[in-house]
Amino acid sequence: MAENGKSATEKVPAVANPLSEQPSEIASNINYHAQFSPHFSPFKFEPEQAFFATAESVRDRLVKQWNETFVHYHKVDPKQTYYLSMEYLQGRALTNAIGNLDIQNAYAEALNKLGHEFEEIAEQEKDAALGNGGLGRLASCFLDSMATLNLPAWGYGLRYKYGLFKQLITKQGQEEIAEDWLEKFSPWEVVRHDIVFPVRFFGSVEINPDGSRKWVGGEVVQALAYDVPIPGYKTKNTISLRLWEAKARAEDFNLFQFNDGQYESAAQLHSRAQQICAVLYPGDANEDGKLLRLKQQFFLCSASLQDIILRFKERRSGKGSWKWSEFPSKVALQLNDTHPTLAIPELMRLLMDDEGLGWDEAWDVTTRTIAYTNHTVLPEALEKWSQPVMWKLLPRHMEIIEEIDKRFLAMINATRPDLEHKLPTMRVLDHNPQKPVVRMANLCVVSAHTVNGVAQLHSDILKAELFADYVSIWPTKFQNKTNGITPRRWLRFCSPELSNIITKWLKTDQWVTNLDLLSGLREFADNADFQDEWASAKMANKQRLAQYILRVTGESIDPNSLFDIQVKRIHEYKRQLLNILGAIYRYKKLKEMSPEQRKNTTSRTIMIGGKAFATYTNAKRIVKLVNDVGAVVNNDPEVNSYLKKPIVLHNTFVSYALLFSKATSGIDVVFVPNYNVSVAEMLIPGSELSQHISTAGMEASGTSNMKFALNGCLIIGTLDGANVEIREEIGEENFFLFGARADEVPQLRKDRENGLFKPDPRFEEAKQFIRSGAFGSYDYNPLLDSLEGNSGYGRGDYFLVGHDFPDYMDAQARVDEAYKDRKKWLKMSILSTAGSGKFSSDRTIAQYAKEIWSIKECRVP
Ligand code: T68
Repeated sequence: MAENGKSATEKVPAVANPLSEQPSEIASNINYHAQFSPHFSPFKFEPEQAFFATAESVRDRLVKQWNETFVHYHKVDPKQTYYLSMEYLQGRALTNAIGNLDIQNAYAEALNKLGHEFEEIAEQEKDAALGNGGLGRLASCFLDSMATLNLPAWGYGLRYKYGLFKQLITKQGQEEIAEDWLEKFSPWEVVRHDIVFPVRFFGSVEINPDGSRKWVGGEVVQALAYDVPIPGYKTKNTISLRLWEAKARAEDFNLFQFNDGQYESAAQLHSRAQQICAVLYPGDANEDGKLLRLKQQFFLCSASLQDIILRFKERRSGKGSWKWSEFPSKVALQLNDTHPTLAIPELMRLLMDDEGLGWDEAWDVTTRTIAYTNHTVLPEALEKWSQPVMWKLLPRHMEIIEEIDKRFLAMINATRPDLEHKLPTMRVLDHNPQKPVVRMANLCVVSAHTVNGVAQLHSDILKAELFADYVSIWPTKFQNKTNGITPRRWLRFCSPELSNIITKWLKTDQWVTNLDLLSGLREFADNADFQDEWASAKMANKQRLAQYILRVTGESIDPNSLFDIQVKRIHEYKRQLLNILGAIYRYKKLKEMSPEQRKNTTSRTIMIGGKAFATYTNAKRIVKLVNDVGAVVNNDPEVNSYLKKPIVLHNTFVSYALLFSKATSGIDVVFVPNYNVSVAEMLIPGSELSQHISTAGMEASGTSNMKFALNGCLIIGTLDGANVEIREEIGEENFFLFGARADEVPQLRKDRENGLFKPDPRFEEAKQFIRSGAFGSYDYNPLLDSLEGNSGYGRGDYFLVGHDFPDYMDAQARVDEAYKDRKKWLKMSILSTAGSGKFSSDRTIAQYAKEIWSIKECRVP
């Protein structure tokens, strides 16, 4: 009998058909796992144990489909895509897996039989946060779509022990602690003890008698594969995310030294290997940190390529004679930003040094295999690696990169003398004597067969600016692939209420895999019954969100207020500062109003969340400011008069009648701590307005804008990234647009430098309010100073907050007015969802498959 009385042993027999869809048999299987793959003391079946046992029972199903998929691919031998990414933001997997397998109800019933609620069990799961932001989440959405579209594809990444840090909010602002997502274990990964490859670092290059070259010496670590199953939605196809872990070999442990009491040096190689996959983005302020990041990148590339080449050879063997020139017809490699650029020289090295190909043949194979996606035009984010560091860590690769650079130079000199004067910036190697570097983006552009941006505006900017000089050499190399998001996780599973209404009115659930069908909702946008159902689903999501906010911040918020959300990494270009300055101005004006005037305003709850990179001081100041503003605003009875003390009955259940008995008449500002995928799944369905307000031209695409719009949330935003296309799709009358356009930004910056900028009095007033100490004694001057002056480091308002502020406030006033008209607002909300079809990652991936990878569906029968 379980300690808590919850045991299923008496109710259900052990060992049932692991693939049965009968709730009683599922319960029996969960129970089997609780008892026969025990990871905890026996006879406990509390939510945590129930989660692991449930996940393992789901994994049994996945493993079957997974093996079938692998066997099928092996037999058909289609061309496959390999997606190389340093980041994956998978979030939680249980709800997603059960949803994709389409057995939610049976699992909920099974858990009920065992005395548990499905939601509570699902919440036990830790997020797999092996990523930092949009780029990592995009990779995860892509995997979901590749599986759902039955495409033969793999994801490759690293198995970081600690993913992105956990954000704590204290009196000092943000504090980071390591997030041990593997603390207990992950039920979703399967270690493949047979898949191990050596990866070398350092050493030197030897020349063989025949003139060929060989990389020798240095240190060798083992890359061990951990596979995570990625199920498609309502299909058998289940693909793999292969994550590499670094390991030293047993013989690298110096037993002699250990027995001699030299414990640390005995295990030195082991500890060096462990460093490689210890954390995502180790600090790189010093040389050691830089070296470690480079090691991580190479480790991913080398292990993945050895694996891919081995698979290629295995599938060729037994099929008669074959040639290396067939490799690109079987393998497509996509580089997710420049982080895996070393795949280029590594593939060259493996082909030339291990397989004996000549330069021309190896170059032909490599360039026909590799494609590159750019995710940023920010100069500070364009990777440049120090040449001396590269020579030390990867001497053979530097030889190859030098040769690529030399041949590019020769090609330009021979064929494009008109471009010779551009060579200093176009070359792969920058020989600046102070700081010689390898420019990774240039290496990608020179070597890849296709280069793509992630939204139309961004791709246009790449062609017109960053990569403009290359366009005339390779006019067809540059493409656009507007990002997308998976409609499964970002609507179907995170908002079942809204999904059910959509399915009911469209009379089909096919929209889950054919998101364009959402356009069918347009015809109901004015329908009063539909609007009522829509509104009640949104309200249910708002109440769930309010409960969550209370639980994690202790702040009670009013579900009748306008829920206004900005969640993304904290960065000056994303302009959370514009948002909070607007909130401050709103608060100040509310205080100046009479209670009567205040009643006519639209109440708002402004929620801001996101992580600041640990060493990014101004971003951390912004986090602190949002928290300080919240502490003042939320406790000011003048603007915030509802009952502040909720009655918590037990754990999470809150009495709403008491909590919201008085309505707010003003403004609440909440910093949502530790923003991650599962927090997003809570916030987005409950949102009504969301802010995508980057300085135009700086946000490559953005993907949360798509998630919000899909959930019927209106957007206030600039003409930046994918905002441009979202506005086109949902209709400009349903988008609150403001701010300078990307093509105006350079001139505005120049005007500013020339002292031509005249700040709006409202902007001055908001800043002055902070300087007056209204939000405490923390020194905000460095942050505010970045908005002052005409130029200089950290000054001159590079991100044009001051320029866009008045336009932003006017757009916010239009939001307030629109919200007062319930029918109008609901119509806009419905039209946002109806116009979101384009932003399915299924559409994006289908385009990559056709226009870059040339791969086709390979459905498991
Ligand atoms: C994001 N990039 C873009 N980069 O900012 C965003 N960079 O506009 C876009 O929607 C998204 O990519 C998907 O395309 C990132 O998230 C990084 O996280 C990053 C990390 C390390 C170095 C450079």
